[in-house]
Amino acid sequence: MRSELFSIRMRAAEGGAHEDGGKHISGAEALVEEKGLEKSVLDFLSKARTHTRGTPDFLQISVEKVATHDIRKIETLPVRRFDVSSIAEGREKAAELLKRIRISKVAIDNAFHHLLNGPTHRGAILVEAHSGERMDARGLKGIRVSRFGWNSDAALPANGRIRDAMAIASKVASSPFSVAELCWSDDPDYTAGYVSSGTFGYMRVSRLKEIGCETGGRVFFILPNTDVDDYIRYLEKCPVLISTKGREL
Ligand code: WAQ
Ligand code: MG
Repeated sequence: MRSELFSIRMRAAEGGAHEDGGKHISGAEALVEEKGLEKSVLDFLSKARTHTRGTPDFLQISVEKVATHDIRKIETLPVRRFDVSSIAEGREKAAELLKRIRISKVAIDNAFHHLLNGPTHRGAILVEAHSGERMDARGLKGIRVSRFGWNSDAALPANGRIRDAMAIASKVASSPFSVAELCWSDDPDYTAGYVSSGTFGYMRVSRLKEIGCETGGRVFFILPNTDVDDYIRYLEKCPVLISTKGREL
């Protein structure tokens, strides 16, 4: 019998809580067994307090038990890497990959505009893959993918940031309404990002922005006929465990 699982989430802001106009500093989420809760709480506390985006004066950690009969098993995406020698080349590569996944030009342009100009959102925005219109009404909060964890058999990358990015991309791609995702970090010291999709996998692009730059984010491109409320419910609420099936990560 599998032991109980808990969803743990953290958000931190500077200049007040997010809802009071504070600047988003850090967020994190995980699905852990009860015995891992103490460690996760301390890890999340320290992640927020040592963040390169600033020093939070608002920090919230929530813990919720997850109904284990709801858990869905999914697989991680295969990984490909594109090492580029300049930011311009990286952005061109990302746009080309999105075009190959049949995202329209206007949708790609809107997504780049969002990631390049900010303001930084706490979560992802939803963009319709053809019209390029933003489909959620979440404002700066966006949508935080949550309730994901790795199956205990999974052989994981050592880097926690890459592990989290791959988990988020895998959960997003597991919805039949997701077409693709574009992401780069809002952390000033991290310049890599990715384009991902269920069929193309997790395609890491080594340089997408300047060091020191604090704008970044996530865009989920969705099908025109998506029921947005259901889609958001799946990403935020449905617990998934991800297995690596012997994949080289
Ligand atoms: N759900 C939805 N959006 C999220 C989530 C989440 N769980 N976590 C972060 N975001 C959004 C939010 O707008 C952040 O501002 C933005 O993404 C960037 O988050 O292969 O580190 O955690 O080398 O700063 C990708 C490349 C790294 C990894 C991405 O993002 C690699 C990264 P960060
Ligand atoms: Mg960040």
